[in-house]
Amino acid sequence: MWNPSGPAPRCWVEGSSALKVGAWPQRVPGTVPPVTRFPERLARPELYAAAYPWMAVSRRLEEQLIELFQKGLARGTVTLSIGNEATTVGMALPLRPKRDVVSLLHRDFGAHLVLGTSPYAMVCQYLANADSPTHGREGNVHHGDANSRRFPMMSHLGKMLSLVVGGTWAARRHGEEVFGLAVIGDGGSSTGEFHEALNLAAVQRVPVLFLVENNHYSFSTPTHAQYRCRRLSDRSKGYGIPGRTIDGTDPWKVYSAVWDSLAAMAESPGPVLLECMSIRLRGHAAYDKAEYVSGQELEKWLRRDPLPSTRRQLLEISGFSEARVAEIEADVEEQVRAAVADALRAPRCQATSQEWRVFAESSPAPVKPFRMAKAKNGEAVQRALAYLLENSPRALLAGLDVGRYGSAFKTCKGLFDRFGADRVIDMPLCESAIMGFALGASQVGAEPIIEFQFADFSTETVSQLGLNAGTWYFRTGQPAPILVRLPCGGGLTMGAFHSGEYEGLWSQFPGLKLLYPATPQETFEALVAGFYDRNPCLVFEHKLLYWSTSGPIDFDGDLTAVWRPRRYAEGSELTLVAFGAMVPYALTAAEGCGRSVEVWNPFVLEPMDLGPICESVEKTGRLLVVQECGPGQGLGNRVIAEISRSCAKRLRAAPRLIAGKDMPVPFATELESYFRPNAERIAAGIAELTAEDRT
Ligand SMILES: Cc1ncc(C[n+]2csc(CCOP(=O)(O)OP(=O)(O)O)c2C)c(N)n1
Ligand SMILES: [Mg+2]
Repeated sequence: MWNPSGPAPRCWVEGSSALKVGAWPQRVPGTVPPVTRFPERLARPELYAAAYPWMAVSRRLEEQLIELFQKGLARGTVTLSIGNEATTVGMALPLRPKRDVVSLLHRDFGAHLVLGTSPYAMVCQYLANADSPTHGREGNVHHGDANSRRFPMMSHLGKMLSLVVGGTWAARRHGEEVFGLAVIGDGGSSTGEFHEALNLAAVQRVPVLFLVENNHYSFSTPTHAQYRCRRLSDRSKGYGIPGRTIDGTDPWKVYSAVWDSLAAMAESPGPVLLECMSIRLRGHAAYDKAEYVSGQELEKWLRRDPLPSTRRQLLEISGFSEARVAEIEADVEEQVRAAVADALRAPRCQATSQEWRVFAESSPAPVKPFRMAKAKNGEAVQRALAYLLENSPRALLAGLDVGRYGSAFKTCKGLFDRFGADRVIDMPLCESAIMGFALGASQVGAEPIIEFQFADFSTETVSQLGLNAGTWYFRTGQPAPILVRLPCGGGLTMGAFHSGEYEGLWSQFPGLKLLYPATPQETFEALVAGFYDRNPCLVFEHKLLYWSTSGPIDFDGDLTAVWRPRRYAEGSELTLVAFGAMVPYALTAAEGCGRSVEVWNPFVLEPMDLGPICESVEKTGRLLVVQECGPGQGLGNRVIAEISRSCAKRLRAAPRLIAGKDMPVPFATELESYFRPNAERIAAGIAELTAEDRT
């Protein structure tokens, strides 16, 4: 029990492996009571005593940050939680750091402190110095500790919600009694991902508390321009989950509602939607004077300022004396002063002293070999998936219709019956949230394999996969091992929205690895090596190749040997490089052309290693590249540029690209044939190029 007149215990801050700082516990004993986490419950007097010091530190630190911003020492978007402290501290107090899965927002300063960040680390983050939790790599609010399950936010509002769903789901699947806390604003609640994440959590019965901080504005946009329902918690009905709206300016009300939600979720797993009606006593960020908020409205809000009202409760309900509160405030002042002074003395970031790796290191031990005399590509996919689910208990396969139906192209046939519904998961139709789910799950020990029904639908996840998963390791130092499967390409008369390849698009995002196999052997190897790699790996599976060609699979278990370009035929007059379904056409053309042609598939498109292909061009002096998509969409021109630079002196003719037309893939068979390159066009290219010799 908290005894306001007894000796005050030391501040409770759980250590974090990502943070080397943690100045607070050593520096200031005596003011902050230990935090009692769920399922223990604080009584109201205890709660105010627990909350006030954190709220006061949060407020004072932010006031300092405004000054630092005005002096030009803190840069970027300094968003402030001033007015929101009752919500940030009240919601964080029951949670268990390193156990519950959390994603906080740009107005949750106090929650970061309660869940393990020190004031020193927070100031360093805003000053972007060498001691900042992101080592200066990310802006003010985009920090957290992925290793402790406090996922750093990405800027794109709404996107973090599904990560909490995935992380919580994965921890639960591994037998941990864990909850999620996913925070969003009134503005962020209008995003598609808000709906996707809530729906996904409801369907999968994942105990995530979705907490909406409704502070009446999204930057300058008032809520009447944001939504039409009376309360945002009314939306819970649409998801078949409980929802509630509370006053977010009283930490006791927030704490109690959060605690009750955790208890309800413990009783019956599934999400809860909680709307906290909060206030924003400053502009959107330090640069915003908030002239769009009327004086009357601001006055009304100031009367509800949570800091003075919690102070009053401390005196009236918790029984603290004025002198005791003053003592707390003096300690808070000292903590803040010391944190700012120390942070200002910390060294600046140096580009030369940082490691700039975009990919997490992967040097996997050999795995079980696999052999099969003859398989089609689609079968190779199915066998690789079965192999992974069998050999890695943490592997899960998720996507649309991958369950009993066996996926649209039947590449997942039989896996549901063999491995069960919690490992082969039919997802709702929400590609972006599925990818967020996978990223979150990958942080909590799961090893997700995600199938897009068609590569075309991967464009739904440009932010989630390209920006969030792709930058995850760079930002957090934690690997994000996710295998992504993209059935892609044309030739099946499916039109513009079901025939794209998109390897060019996905190559634009640092941090993603890309593999484009053509044979059953390569398909098996790409999936297995992509899975065991510690980074998000995308495997392009050309649909036309699924059930057309066949060949042996002879995988010796050496994963490191997989990451290299593939050569199919040796030759001395021309090097022919082909991607995906262009490989069989290239081989046909090379065989029948009467020339000595060496045929290659780059296979690893990112990080691309063209060394062996350069050696080939050094020998042949000619380069012809074939890709299915249009000239601007694929990677053929990049291959040509890089090889031209490296082999300029040895080229006997200007390299050429044979590509699809620069247009969306048309539907009708005759039109699609006009669009796609074929063996005849490649043979003509070989003839033209071998006829040239400028040496
Ligand atoms: C998808 C997306 N669009 C735009 C922005 C730019 N932006 C940053 S904060 C913000 C306002 C968000 O309002 P709300 O969700 O109500 O949260 P609040 O800032 O009020 O706490 C906007 C528009 C963003 N971060 N993400
Ligand atoms: Mg808002």
